[in-house]
Amino acid sequence: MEAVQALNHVGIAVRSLAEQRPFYEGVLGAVYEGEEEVASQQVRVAFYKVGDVRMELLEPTGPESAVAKFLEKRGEGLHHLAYTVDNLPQRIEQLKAQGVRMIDDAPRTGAHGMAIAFLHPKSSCGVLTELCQPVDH
Ligand code: CMX
Repeated sequence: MEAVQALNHVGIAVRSLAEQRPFYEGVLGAVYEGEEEVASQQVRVAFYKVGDVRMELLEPTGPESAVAKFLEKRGEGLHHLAYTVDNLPQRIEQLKAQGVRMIDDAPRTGAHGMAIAFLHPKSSCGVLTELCQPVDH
């Protein structure tokens, strides 16, 4: 199978986006790029640019959000890794044929308008893994 192209972003679950800003901007000096609500996932997301990679901070907007459940069970911390791919629909079919357990059977729209699909952490060595295809790919 064709290799994934790059690490696209690192997802970090937080209780409050506002409370994290002094650390990411003031301590790390990462570039704040703005915020966006992803209503379908019940999350509000803040982006910080670090070289070619983004840190994606995720704050839940409702109790049914996957991030709210994660915070309840595990507390704040690393939530997922996302890799850039080409041709996401074809890759999802290849993964399913390999027996990989997918959370998303088909691409859906995530932050920045990207097409995204999650692999189940039980099929990705315990690390929730997202594949994403940016709009210009
Ligand atoms: N990383 C690693 N493991 C995780 C995890 C994570 N982020 N979230 C859950 N798990 C593990 C749990 O620890 C649990 O393991 P055990 O069975 O060993 O205890 C297992 O996965 C099942 O977890 P659960 O708490 O019972 O929760 P659910 O099965 O209800 O949901 C998951 C887990 C991963 C399927 C769900 O969180 C999901 O669908 N995530 C994908 C969507 C998402 O996270 N969206 C937010 C970001 C949106 C964006 O970036 O746009």
